[in-house]
Amino acid sequence: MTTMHRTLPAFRTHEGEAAAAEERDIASVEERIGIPRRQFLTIFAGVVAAIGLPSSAFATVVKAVAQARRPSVIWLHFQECTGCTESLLRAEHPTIEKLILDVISLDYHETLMAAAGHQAEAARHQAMKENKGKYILVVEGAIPTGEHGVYCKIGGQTAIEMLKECAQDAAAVIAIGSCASWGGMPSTSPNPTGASPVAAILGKPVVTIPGCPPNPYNFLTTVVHYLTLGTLPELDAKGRPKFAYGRLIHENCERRAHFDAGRFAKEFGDDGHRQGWCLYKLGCKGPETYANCPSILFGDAGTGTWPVGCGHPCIGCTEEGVGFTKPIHSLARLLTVTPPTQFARPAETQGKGATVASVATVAVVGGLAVGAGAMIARNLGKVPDDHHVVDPDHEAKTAKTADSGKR
Ligand code: FSX
Ligand code: SF4
Ligand code: F3S
Repeated sequence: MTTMHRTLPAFRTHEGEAAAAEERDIASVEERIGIPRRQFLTIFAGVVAAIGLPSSAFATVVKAVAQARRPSVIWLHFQECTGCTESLLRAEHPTIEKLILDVISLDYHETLMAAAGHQAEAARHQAMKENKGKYILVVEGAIPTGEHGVYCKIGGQTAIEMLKECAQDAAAVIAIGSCASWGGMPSTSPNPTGASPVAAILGKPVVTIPGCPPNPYNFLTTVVHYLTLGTLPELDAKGRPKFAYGRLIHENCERRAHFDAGRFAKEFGDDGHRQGWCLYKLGCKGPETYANCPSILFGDAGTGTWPVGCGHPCIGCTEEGVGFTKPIHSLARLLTVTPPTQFARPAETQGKGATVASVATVAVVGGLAVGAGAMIARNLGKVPDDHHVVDPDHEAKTAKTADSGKR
């Protein structure tokens, strides 16, 4: 009893101090970026969850953002459309843009800086010198390697020279957008300029945040991870943060139930399309594209604000060898029939293709629609032993017949 009386007030005091410190940190961020706390706290909550930290780490993240010395960022532009930068700046609400510009010190960015010409080059060199070994280099756009790099020159340097110079003393290199990550749109066949990804020029792995454009939350979360924990997030074999690119779009798509049931839009504007059925037969590359688009959406503009949500097939813009490589309306390769993440995950990990056996196992264990198994098997050119598979078109045909019968 005596012990209780001694420890309880101390515990309360400690909790009270922690809460007061957290309040000070929140107030400091609120004052600095000038937006209501409810908005940026919602974003932080998402960042904490995306990084995979427990909710108890929320205060740590806010503290890091409030108190950490903002890392110097040098942002280079090469072959691209500037959509990466635009997507950071053109959010529906200014919160994300303000947060990003608050957590970093953007010391060189050709689109945003007031300086030009020699002044701009001087600013870059100064930032590199003052923050040697500590700055983050962000690269937007592919690097043309054809004809010794003459297709892109800035301040008398080729993109190749500038990239190598800036990467030399960087603490980390982030390739933002599909162009910088794996060549993207400028590298589309026949690639006359020899557009190449950042990693190929530097000869070492870099963090990649693909997407055309990429989602600004994935960039913000990567930077906040670095600020809070002092490390980069866990990456996949292509350098993509796993928190954002660990799952296929197909796993979290709101149209997935239609895929599993064999209900497909066949033409733009047909009944299936208007009813929001699966876009697989219009060329949706969600089944072979890793990204979190259906979960975090774009532009803070509410539900449905992502390509498939708007009625267009995913073109696989985050995926090397898919976006800007495969014809937009060709059928996607079905990598897995793993069910959406709200169901138990029976099998398959990223990077492994589905086998007929795994399809059968998944279908049985997960109780999935056999239509999916049939489609994978068809894609693989084999028919599984399970003869209970149904024609994935069957339900659509039936529905269509039923529909037309009503008219
Ligand atoms: Fe554009 Fe960025 Fe696409 Fe590329 O995004 S939106 S062409 S990925 O480099 O500016
Ligand atoms: Fe969604 Fe495309 Fe998969 Fe259909 S194929 S469920 S539209 S991701
Ligand atoms: Fe790109 Fe597909 Fe997402 S086209 S934006 S990866 S839905």
